[in-house]
Amino acid sequence: MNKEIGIVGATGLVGSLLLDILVKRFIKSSTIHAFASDESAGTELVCRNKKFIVKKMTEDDLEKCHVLFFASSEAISKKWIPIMADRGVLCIDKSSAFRMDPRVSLVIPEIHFPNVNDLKDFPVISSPNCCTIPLALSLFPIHQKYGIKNIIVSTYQSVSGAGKSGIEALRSELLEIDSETPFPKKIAYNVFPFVSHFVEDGHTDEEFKIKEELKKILYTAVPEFQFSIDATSVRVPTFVGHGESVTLGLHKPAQKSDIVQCLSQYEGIQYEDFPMFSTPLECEGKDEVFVSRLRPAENFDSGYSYWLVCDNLRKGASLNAVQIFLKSIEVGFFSS
Ligand code: 2RA
Repeated sequence: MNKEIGIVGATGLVGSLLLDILVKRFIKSSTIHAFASDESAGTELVCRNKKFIVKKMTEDDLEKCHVLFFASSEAISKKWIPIMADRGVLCIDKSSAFRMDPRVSLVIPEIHFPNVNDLKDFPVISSPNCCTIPLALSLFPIHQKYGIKNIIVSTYQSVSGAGKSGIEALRSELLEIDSETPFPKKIAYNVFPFVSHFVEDGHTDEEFKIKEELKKILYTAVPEFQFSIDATSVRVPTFVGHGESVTLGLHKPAQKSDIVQCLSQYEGIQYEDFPMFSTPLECEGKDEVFVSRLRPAENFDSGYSYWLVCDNLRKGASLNAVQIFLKSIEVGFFSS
């Protein structure tokens, strides 16, 4: 398979990690192009001893690619994806621009992948939010077997979720250096009871994304079970790795050993039995979703609680996008 692969937003946190994963996996068989804003054009990126000169986004250059990874803003995705999809380029979008669009599948490849024919008219696949991916992956094997009825989730989101400026702000505050910050208050030694911005009735758009995206993913994969979900997103002063505290109730009763079996046998999940547990620091650079502290919960019928952590830049973003590409090759997207 010799492919022209483009990364839009190659200079960002997710874009650089995408470049690293793609170079490691595809450099011998494909050509990789790095695209970014006009201001970054001409910048040299070095990845695994290979040099990449960042290009401007132009129709001619983008169109030469067989696949484009969008790891930039929602506005960039909204501008370029319809144009490129119309020309038959497979667009894998990390932004939220098309996630709830009924023409677009929201994909975690371990859970569900669209039919190649469904990609013919509009070859766009969205990768979910960085909190939705590990949550959906941990819930899916349980949901498939026992049907989830209710979920309460609270997230503990690292500053890298806000991009390079989030990392810079925390680093500067810890060193007591003045710097720009994307956060409303000091984040070092602190915690905010919300992520992103407020939209409706005291909820944030991050919480809406988690709820709506989770329903789209799990209802597509397992249409027979419906559930309700409440989410609270919290920003914490860790650099990489989002944690989530999850409580769920089930439609069908299950023993703790049944849940352990679901979690420990599912691809992409690393189940950790008591007294083991993982933290954001330990999940950085790893591919799996780490699930631990599984225990019964009183408030729901057949209820359980657990803790999960996942590298938000990796499985929460770049790796999931690369897995979507690998799966599209496997199901024959490029051979038709
Ligand atoms: C954050 N989830 O952590 C967001 C990024 N998409 O800020």
